[in-house]
Amino acid sequence: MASSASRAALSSIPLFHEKLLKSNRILAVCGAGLSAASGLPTFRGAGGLWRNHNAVDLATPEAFDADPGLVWLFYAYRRHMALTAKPNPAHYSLAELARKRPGFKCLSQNVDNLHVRANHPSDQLSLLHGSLFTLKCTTCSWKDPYNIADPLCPALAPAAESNPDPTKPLPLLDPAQPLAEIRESELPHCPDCKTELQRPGVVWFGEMLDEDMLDDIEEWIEKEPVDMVLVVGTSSAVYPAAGYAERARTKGRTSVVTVNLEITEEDWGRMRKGDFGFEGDASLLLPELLRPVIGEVKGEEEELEG
Ligand code: BV8
Ligand code: ZN
Repeated sequence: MASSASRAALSSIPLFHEKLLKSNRILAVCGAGLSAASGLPTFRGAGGLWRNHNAVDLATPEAFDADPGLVWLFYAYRRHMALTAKPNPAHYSLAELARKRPGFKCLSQNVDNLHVRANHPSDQLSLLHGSLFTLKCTTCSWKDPYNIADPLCPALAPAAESNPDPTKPLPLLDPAQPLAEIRESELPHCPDCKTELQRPGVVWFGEMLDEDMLDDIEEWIEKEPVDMVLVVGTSSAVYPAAGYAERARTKGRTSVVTVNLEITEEDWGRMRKGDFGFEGDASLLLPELLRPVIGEVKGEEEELEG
């Protein structure tokens, strides 16, 4: 669909700014690429493998049932990484866009809590897949909405260790290094029903997303035509998240804007007239793309504690 001429139009920042300044209803769909500049691995990149385990395979109820110790180490490690990471200018840019555009809504697949720490207004943020820092019971309704204990318990201490020798992989990540066996009794249990294990408050594959949140998003999309959808740092491979960009498109009205380190020929080919594609690091591109509305975004803004 996109000839070279239109390719120029598809990646024209002045044309994009023109559309942005006319856009009040804006939706963003974000993925792991948004947090890459904060030092957090993506799923598809090198980070896709954790000790030879495919991250996607560990993010399932089946994996947790089979080996809760291993899955808890995986999540404890990601909690530690996310706690030591900092929001980057892409997170701050989206947070500022939310303050400047009440008609902006950000849907994120990221569970690293960096949007929240970048002061993104909570009523304009939907964390589709939950948070690493929410804990819940595997069985009863007990939930701890925000827990940043690191380590979460002595048995998970290996996940909170800083690397003694940066020239070598962290022992925890080195599949050649056997893991100490973690007995279920050593893992965090539910303070209410006492018997059941706690689990990370994330949505695993095969599990439904929060119904109220899904209804809220549907309602927002239905309310009025959407002017622009920002698809940032995601491979758009996981549903329902991957379906929202086209779901929100109103032909001839909505610009779907892809911001990604890699935009494949296929992606360019799928773009329509009025869409945009910007290839590069989201933490460098978003401040520039959104500048006409958000002004200068410094980076290390005052970070929200907790
Ligand atoms: C559900 C939380 C009801 C846990 C995650 C329809 C069709 C086919 C399949 C399905 C379907 N509907 C449902 C399914 C099944 C499944 C699914 O989608 N499977 C896929 C694999 C085909 N969906 C579900 O199970 C969902 N539940 O639908 O329930 C149901 C159930 C069964 C059947 C029917 C209905 C639940 C899905 C949620 C799973 N939980 N996370 C955890 O994190 O551990 S998903 C997890 O993986 C992330 O949250 C994210 O969603 C996904 C990873 O994708 P990305 O974030 O995009 O990351 P990725 O690494 O892939 O890509 C990074 C991108 O960034 C790349 O493009 C790269 O180029 C770019 N990039 C890199 N660096 C930068 C950059 N861009 C800019 N700047 C940079 N610096
Ligand atoms: Zn319980």
